[in-house]
Amino acid sequence: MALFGSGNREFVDDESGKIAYYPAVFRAAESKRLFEHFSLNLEWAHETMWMYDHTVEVPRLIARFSGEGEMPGEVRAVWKRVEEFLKAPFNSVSFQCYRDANDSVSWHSDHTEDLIENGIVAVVSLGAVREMRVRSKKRPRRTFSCALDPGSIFFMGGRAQDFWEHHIPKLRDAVEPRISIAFRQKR
Ligand SMILES: O=C(O)CCC(=O)C(=O)O
Repeated sequence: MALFGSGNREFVDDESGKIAYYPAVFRAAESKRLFEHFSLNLEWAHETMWMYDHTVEVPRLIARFSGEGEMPGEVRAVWKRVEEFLKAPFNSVSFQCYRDANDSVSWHSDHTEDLIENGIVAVVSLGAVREMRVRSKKRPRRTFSCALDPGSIFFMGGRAQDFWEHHIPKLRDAVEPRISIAFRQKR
């Protein structure tokens, strides 16, 4: 991948996978327009998950598409840009909306059984800046964090999901909404 512009960061590039950050893949005005468009036009849904012995509401909104037929042109356009930038094909997309400082996603790795071998997960950020924390599964833990600017791509590839977990924490101070768009190479 020929991906070296200013501000690109490679956090991991070894047998435990590749984790990298590419800012300004989408220009500021374009990111703003896409954020506004997706905020208003996607069908945002609450999801629940089973936790210990009861269901809880997932603290963020999700929008998914089951088939390419129903996918708006803006989604296809972003998809194409991400594929061109990373020189990699994707076959799945999901949208997440972090409405405020109380929305978050807890420590997890993507299910490798859902991804192709060494499958890439690429996350486009729009709207407010939120922090992505990453830690190794193996102890002593290696940790790092990355501020996800609007228009950026956070890249996880190789065996990253086997060796690393990621997390968007809740914040103490108020923050504007953020939308993330996760592209995956699924089986
Ligand atoms: O919203 C993000 O930046 C991360 C999304 C994520 O980790 C997930 O949906 O599994």
